[in-house]
Amino acid sequence: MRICRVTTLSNSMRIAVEAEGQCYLTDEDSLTAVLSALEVDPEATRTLLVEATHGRPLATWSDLEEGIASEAQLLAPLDEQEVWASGVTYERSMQAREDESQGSGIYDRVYVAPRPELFFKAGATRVVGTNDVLYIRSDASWSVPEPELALAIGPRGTILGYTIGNDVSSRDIEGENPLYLPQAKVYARCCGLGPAITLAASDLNAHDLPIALTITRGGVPVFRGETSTNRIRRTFEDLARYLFRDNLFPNGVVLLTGTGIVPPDNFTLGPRDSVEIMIPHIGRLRHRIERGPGDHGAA
Ligand code: DO4
Ligand code: MG
Repeated sequence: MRICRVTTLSNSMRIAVEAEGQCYLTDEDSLTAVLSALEVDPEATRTLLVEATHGRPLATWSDLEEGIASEAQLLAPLDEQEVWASGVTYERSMQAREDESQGSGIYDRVYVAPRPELFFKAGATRVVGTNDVLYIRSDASWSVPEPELALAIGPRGTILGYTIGNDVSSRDIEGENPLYLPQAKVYARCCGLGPAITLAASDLNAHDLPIALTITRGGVPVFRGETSTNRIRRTFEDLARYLFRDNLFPNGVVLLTGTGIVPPDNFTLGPRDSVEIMIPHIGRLRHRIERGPGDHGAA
């Protein structure tokens, strides 16, 4: 079962439930409330969500995911949650970052260290849902998408479900000096999230899911890459445990788990590229890329 946030024709924001290819509205408008309830009383909350699927469907899931449902549009599946990210959890990310930082050694070390790299990525104002526009920085010359499985975690630290994140990054800025990481990672429209949260279930093994990335330019694929979550060096539970150490997330949190796909060094994203990330059982996250407006509007 998936839960998502939608905006309907009457412009109201609601939580919806996907089951068997159809999407149904609930009476709830707060994702924070649903995540907290799922953590405190999973059975009763799931029962309530299932009840919503006894009504009339809002739209088919495929039309919503495609962005062509006339009745509603998908929004990013978060409201009051912050998005945090894990770094250097796959060998491919470690290698690419060692290369771009001229063998700094810091990525080698964090890859094998007991403590993971965790960093703040975005609040809701910097996150965009599927079928929307993501920015690359106007002052970067080398930008890449980072397709990542994302964990939806409740206020008490329980992994409640999974979604897809795009941790767009500026490789030249991060590579010049690792202290520039927040600028390489955190800016307007820097994080894609969605299309929905697939609720954790005993028959879903999140540690063995393929992740596929396709980048299209002028309708032609210019990069395709694949990995599997079984190549991650850490467990999701361990990442969540470190994130919650001495830290409070009263509304829950979304944690990106790191990228295992890095395009070749001669590749950079450009305006109007289309970036699509697919993870079976979770969905498809798709964005158009545009360059950020620079210091336009800054005081
Ligand atoms: O170390 C910098 C960030 C790493 C990252 O975002 C990733 O590995 O996905
Ligand atoms: Mg990343």
